[in-house]
Amino acid sequence: NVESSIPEPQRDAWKKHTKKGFTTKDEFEDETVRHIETTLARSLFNCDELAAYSGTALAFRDRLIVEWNKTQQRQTFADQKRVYYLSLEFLMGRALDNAMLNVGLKDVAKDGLKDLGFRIEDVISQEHDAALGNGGLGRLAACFLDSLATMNYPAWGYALRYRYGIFKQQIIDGYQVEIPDYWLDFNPWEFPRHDVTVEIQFYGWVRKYQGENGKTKASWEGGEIVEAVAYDAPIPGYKTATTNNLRLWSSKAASGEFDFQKFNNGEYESSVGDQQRAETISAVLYPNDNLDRGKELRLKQQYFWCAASLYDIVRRFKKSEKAWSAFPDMVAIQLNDTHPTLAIVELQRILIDIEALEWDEAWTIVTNTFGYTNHTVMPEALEKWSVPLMQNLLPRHLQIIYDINMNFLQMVERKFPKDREMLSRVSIIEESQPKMVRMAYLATIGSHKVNGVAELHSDLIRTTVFRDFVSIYGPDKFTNVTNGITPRRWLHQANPRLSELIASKLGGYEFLTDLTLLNKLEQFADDKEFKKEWQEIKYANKVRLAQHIGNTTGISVNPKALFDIQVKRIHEYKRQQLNILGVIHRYLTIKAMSPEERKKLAPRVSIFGGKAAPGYWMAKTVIHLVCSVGEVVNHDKDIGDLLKVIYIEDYNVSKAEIITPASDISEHISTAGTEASGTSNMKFVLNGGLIIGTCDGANIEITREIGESNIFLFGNLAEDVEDLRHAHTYGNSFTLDPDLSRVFTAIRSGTFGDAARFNALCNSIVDHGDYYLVSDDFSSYVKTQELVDEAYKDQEEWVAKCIQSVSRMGFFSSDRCIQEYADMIWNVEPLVPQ
Ligand code: T68
Repeated sequence: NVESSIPEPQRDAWKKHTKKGFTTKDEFEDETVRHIETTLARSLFNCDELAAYSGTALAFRDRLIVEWNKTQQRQTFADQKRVYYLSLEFLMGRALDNAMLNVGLKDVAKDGLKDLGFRIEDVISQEHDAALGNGGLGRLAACFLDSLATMNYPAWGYALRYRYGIFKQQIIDGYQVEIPDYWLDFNPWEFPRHDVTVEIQFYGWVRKYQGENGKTKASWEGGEIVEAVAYDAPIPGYKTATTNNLRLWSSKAASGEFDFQKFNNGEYESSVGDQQRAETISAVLYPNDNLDRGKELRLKQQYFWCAASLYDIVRRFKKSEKAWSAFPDMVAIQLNDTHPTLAIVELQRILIDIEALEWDEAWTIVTNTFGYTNHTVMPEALEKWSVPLMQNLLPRHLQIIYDINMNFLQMVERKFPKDREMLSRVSIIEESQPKMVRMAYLATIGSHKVNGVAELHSDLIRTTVFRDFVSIYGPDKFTNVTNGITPRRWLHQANPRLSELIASKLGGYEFLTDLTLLNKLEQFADDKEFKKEWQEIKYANKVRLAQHIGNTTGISVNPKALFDIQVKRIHEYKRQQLNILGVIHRYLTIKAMSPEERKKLAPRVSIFGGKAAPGYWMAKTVIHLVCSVGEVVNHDKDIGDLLKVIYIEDYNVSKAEIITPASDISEHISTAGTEASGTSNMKFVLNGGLIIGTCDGANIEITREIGESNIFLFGNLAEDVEDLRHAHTYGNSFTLDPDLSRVFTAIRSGTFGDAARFNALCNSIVDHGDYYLVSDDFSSYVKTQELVDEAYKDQEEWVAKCIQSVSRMGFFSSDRCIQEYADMIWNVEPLVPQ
């Protein structure tokens, strides 16, 4: 018994003073004012919205912390398996609104803030997004934390505490400009744990020596040490006391004699320099999504984070005093892509070099501990590290990788004798100049399960990147877990009125924790009154977005127009270029129409948003083309409301919360076979918008769930992509679709400003092989957009489609997803608070 270890009088004194946290409006105001006056040293007379936010956040934080402490105690004493989710990115967005809703006290806070003279929306919008991620991969990790806590799984996230998150995007004269995102000025949600530190080694050499019983042992020595300091953030579950932990590591120079010596020797400046060099490790998030650039600092980040996290996990396990063989019964580690693959090597190193286990015993523990999630098949995104780089930075790890590889290749040789081709294909080491470590292979070999993130994607990895591994290990090692999203943030928080309307029909909010209950909505798809309310909510959401657009761009858009939205990272494979070329086609078509014909058109607002990686020129050109088209179209008096083209600056999680509920149609139009899953497709449908998309990623499963008549699919299939690419490169006759040709002519004649700026973009499609098959899908895209126009005119039918779609979206909750991971991969049980 935990309690009996503390003498009763102390226990009583302690309990008497333990705060439970506020529950009433009065208590909330009490706590908030106390924080504003004493923690922040402000007063009634100088409390602005930011101070009101800070006070409110601190009041809620206190509440979370009480539960968070109890959760950690409960999990420790329950002595059961925990999940550790290793992700270099967690795109959390804002925390306050989420915390209020999860503890069920948003209304209390709303009334309390009103008493104090504030509107809750204004207070909530003061918060700086926690933007420690690029896009889908980082946001998926954030949704998973929400589901893990809500479903009471004992789980921790581990990541880096970047000083700068993803850059802020400004659009200046139609070009993207990047501004550093310094987000830590005031962050009430994190707790520095100056007592939780780990020393992380880099560089140095390996010393071999004779261990007991004459075996050769290895020890990693020398080099330099950097210190990892833990910062913790509470992750509250929805309507449960479970409050899990996200631990972020920050780097600093190792404290201790070394620094002091330098200082005493008068080397003050160089000791400050050491400090700064150490701090750069966790200084910035790399802003590339789906691209591997192989920079040394990135490898340092990866090892720093893996080593600190594993030290922490192992330390926690050792407290249990269990045998090492029990490690996989207590610990499940999930690798979010290959970024944390060094954790596999690090655990093997700890077990053999430090804990003195035999190789095989250690390796069994390692492989039973790890699971690996793949998020891409695109070759430019598959991580590889140069052997010389790794040799220098992590000499012992490289040796272990070679040993892992040797054992693996010997096993392959036994299974497929004399198949040399196979050996070189599957080797972790690519025999290139320089040699490269293939991280996806290492992750696969070191894990007991590998999963893709949507059915098509999981099929593709089984038949392409991991084809040989399927024949080596058998098919069971490779599985699918289709992505999901948390309905708490992406329905209840982002679209409170729709959530409320649904609850009114379903008799409560249970659907937020069991999304399949939405199917009870289907019976209302023909209910006149219900449909009217549904439409009113959509309209109000569009008005809100129109206001945001007006305030930020100065362009006024008609909320009655069809809102057509594509917001996501800018990438050629996601094909924003197809969208904007389609918009130009629409513009040219309208220009050529008679007034009578124009009257029949449904007005449209084409909305784009998303960041381009700073070094990705083609993506930046796409942004520039969208802005340039907008500049012409939006000021063309002849066009008026019929077409508007908008670029929303700095797309991020909090903007997504405004944009997603306001869409009529959203675009998920990647070249078939390139988008592993996509998750915004799910968010848009869940918010009562329809989608236009290709047969790619989770679009396919969305279609299966909601029905073919509720989605606008177009374009070539994944199975045809290879042949089409071949035809582009080697075919002799190639005629461009006349509509597309007219679009290029307009661009090249300077209709949208200096044509030279768009040369590379046009050429990539017309002359350079059209790798993303824009020309192949263009006419089918345009035709399908015409079907969208037609369908939108019949609003009764349109709304019925939306309602029916929402009612069938239950499958795409991240709760379902976590359940699948828990059952198929982690083998963990929830721990429900009493
Ligand atoms: C995305 N990947 C997939 N990567 O593109 C998307 N990459 O289809 C999928 O839905 C999502 O993952 C969740 O599974 C990414 O977002 C990155 O952001 C990234 C970051 C660094 C390096 C490589």
